[in-house]
Amino acid sequence: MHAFAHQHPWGELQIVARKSSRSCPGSPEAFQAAYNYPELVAVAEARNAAPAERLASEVAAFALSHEADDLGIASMDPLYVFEGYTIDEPWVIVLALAHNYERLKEVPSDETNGIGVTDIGDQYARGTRASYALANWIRSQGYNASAYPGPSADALLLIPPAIASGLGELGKHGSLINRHFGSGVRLAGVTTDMPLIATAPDRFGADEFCANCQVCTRACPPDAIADQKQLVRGVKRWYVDFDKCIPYFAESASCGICIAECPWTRPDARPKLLATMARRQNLRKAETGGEPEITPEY
Ligand code: B12
Ligand code: SF4
Ligand code: SF4
Repeated sequence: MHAFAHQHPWGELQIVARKSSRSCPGSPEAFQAAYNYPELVAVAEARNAAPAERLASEVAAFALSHEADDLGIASMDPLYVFEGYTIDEPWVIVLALAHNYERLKEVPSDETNGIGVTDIGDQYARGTRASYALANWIRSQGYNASAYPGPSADALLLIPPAIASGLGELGKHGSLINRHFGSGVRLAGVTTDMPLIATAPDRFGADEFCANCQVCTRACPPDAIADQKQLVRGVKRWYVDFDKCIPYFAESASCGICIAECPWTRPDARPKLLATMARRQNLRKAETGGEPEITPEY
């Protein structure tokens, strides 16, 4: 079921990037594990008839005990599916796989140091195992389920359902920022017709913080990250110029500097940032007489 590279809009470029990343020590084995897709089991005839709330909590418990570090559940939107494809299942579960920060911060990788790109491959491999394990568990409960692990995740766009389901906010660098792991997370998807309950979006102040931060815009070697929001397909949001990113990305074994340098990714900085943003937002709420809406949990 996995789409061939030529079917994906950026498939050919990902092949170029893959070639340069494979020259880094450790990377080939890590990515080989990411592309090692287990078999999907047959859908059981007997259905688990528990109510949706119960099924959603069983899904969460299973995923979190099978390598996922966080998850969100969103109802499927055709906007999450690449043009020319269809996904019939009404629910999408997005899994987050956290990077090892000490390893991620070694990016970009080259022939002498493959630590950063190997951690990327390792997290994709965890995403492959976690998404297939969850899809197979759902199938064992009598419902259909498909797995969409990274890097490409086939026909499923991952960041928009991740944001809708509370896994985090969109950062200026175009990637998701999660309250527990910052930008240092990989995503993988599972779609299903098991009745579930959507999880709520999570706003902890990342979008507001980005407005006054320029760490990624300054760190990006080809200057691909716009400092101000732009109108993108009718929505005003952070914008990355991929005509600038892609050549550097392809030559530098997947780059990843923007997510590694983001202050939210640093384990020592993240709790302070969460507390500062919660204080700022709640002060503003108090001034206008509303309920505090941002919690400093991490
Ligand atoms: C193609 C692709 C690339 C291409 C093109 C870049 C791109 N983002 O489009 C290249 C090879 C350059 C690339 C680079 C990187 N990628 Co990439 N990439 C993908 C892939 C396969 C598809 C994305 C896509 O089709 N984009 C085309 C259009 C839709 O892009 P866009 O309009 O600019 O929209 C982007 C965001 O704004 C957001 N988005 C889209 N629509 C909407 C709508 C709203 C309302 C909002 C708020 C956001 C939003 O999602 C898009 C993804 O970046 C996804 C996996 C997947 N299936 O989703 C991974 C993915 C987005 N990449 C990822 C990462 C981490 C990277 C890199 C850091 C590389 C690295 N070393 O890992 C860089 C970062 C570049 C950057 N600054 O964004 C992760 C992001 C994880 C996270 N924390 O968010 C993903 C999800 C892979 C995964 N399985 O984890 N990537
Ligand atoms: S992946 Fe590298 S080149 Fe692309 S936006 Fe991030 S820092 Fe810039
Ligand atoms: S480095 Fe700063 S501006 Fe860029 S995404 Fe992270 S917090 Fe936002």
